[in-house]
Amino acid sequence: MKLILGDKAYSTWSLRPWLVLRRCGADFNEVMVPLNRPDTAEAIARHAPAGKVPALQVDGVTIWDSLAITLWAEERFPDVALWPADAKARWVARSTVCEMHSAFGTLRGELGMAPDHPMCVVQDQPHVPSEALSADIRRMIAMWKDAKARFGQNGPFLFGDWSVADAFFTPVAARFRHFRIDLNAHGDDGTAKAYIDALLSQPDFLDWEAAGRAELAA
Ligand SMILES: N[C@@H](CCC(=O)N[C@@H](CS)C(=O)NCC(=O)O)C(=O)O
Repeated sequence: MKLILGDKAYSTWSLRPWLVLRRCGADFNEVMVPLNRPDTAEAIARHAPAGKVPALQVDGVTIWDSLAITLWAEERFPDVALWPADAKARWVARSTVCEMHSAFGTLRGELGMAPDHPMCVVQDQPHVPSEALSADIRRMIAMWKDAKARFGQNGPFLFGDWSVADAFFTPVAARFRHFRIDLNAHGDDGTAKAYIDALLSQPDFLDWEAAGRAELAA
């Protein structure tokens, strides 16, 4: 089984299924395609039909898109708790993941990870958000506060124990840290800050971050 990834310093989308597969204990090899290069599109096209990473090659099939890979993992590892056990928490967790996947375009664009903004290096210069970005950040924080208050009181993650939602929000946490987003100015009461700290201190994320730093140093 091969997971085709972008560089760990930049590829926020690749981080999501990588965290899920690590959580499942999946045995996979990594194939890294460097992003932001003139031949990136050609290199990705050799592995993935949509021309984007991540993609998973398994059982003779390519599964592309971070959410599709996550859904495959749910089928392949039914004994791993990838979603909250409580039904209502699970329905809301899936809603947050789908919203992350289908919205927040300004957040992804304006807080983009590129050669001058690697996710694994904390910047000293804060980014001043546009109005559209502020709206995305406010929505993100409101969603986190709501999920945490209703379903996440029994642990550090959004729904208490770790779930797919945390895989999908770890890249956001890295973006907020990297660009030194003022959380309080966007409605945080400390909940988002604590949640971000939990996401960015997961051992799997620390491994990813160390690999990203090693890529930059090479
Ligand atoms: N919907 C895709 C989006 C993947 C995506 O946009 N990947 C970026 C890298 S993080 C990419 O492949 N960019 C390469 C390019 O556009 O040339 C997913 O969730 O997997």
